[in-house]
Amino acid sequence: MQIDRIPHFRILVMGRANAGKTTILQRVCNTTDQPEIFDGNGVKVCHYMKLNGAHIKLVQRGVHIIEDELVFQSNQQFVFHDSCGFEAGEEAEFDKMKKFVTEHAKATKLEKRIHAIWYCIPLNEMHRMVTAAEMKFFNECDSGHVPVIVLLTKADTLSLDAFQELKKKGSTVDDARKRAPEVGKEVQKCCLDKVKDWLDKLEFPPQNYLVLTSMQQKGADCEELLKCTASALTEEGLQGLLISSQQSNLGLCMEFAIMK
Ligand SMILES: Nc1nc2c(ncn2[C@@H]2O[C@H](COP(=O)(O)OP(=O)(O)O)[C@@H](O)[C@H]2O)c(=O)[nH]1
Ligand SMILES: [Mg+2]
Repeated sequence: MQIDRIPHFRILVMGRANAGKTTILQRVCNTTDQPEIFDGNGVKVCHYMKLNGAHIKLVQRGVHIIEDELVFQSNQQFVFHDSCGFEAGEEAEFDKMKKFVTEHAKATKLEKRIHAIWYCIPLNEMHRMVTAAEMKFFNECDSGHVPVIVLLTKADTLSLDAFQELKKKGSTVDDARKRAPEVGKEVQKCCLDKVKDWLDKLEFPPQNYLVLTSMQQKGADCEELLKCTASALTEEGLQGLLISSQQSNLGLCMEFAIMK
């Protein structure tokens, strides 16, 4: 199947492996399917077929790269790019990512322009929320008018941890269950404050922060995420969207524009 290459809402999603990136994209597109992957020229490099509930890979070029476009059948208005692995600390990978961001932030061809960057930091790794990779990105990567939103993912795991901790300290199961959400919330706030504190003083700090909870659950709400993304769009980013929405009549783009 050929997907029409019309202007899309294009998002770069970043963050280490297991941060919950793919899960967020699936929720936004309301699917449990894997994305189809196209190279920068629209040629399909990876296609999955669902067979007895399992995703079978039909075409594969090997690992995907940042230029690849991830598109979900269920909502083709979104095109995603996955930063894939600069977080491992390799200079060459970082440079590739930086080049991609710089080029696509300023892309003269509107349909290639990225509108937003979602940078995922998982809260189940509290001891390493801001690593060298995050420092390097927010210190060295100028995304221009393209907003970067930090997504603190897997916040639900904090309540689970709190529950275990309370029990260890002698609470009954009932009591621990009652108090865990509240304690989890406190830890969450603490994490958010810490991350803000670290990142806001760097050279190119994020525009916004958002905590995401239980995104692995089908039907998790993405409204907050989309609203937050829309409100972070700058005039220039918005202009791109307005024009692309006129060309393609994308309902979603209009929503973004109106919400502004
Ligand atoms: N508890 C919890 N698990 C999550 C959440 N989001 C994703 N996960 C799980 O984390 C794992 C990695 O998620 P994935 O989206 O594949 O991460 P990626 O490597 O960044 O694409 C999967 O097992 C997900 O089900 C969340 O909000 N809460
Ligand atoms: Mg993934």
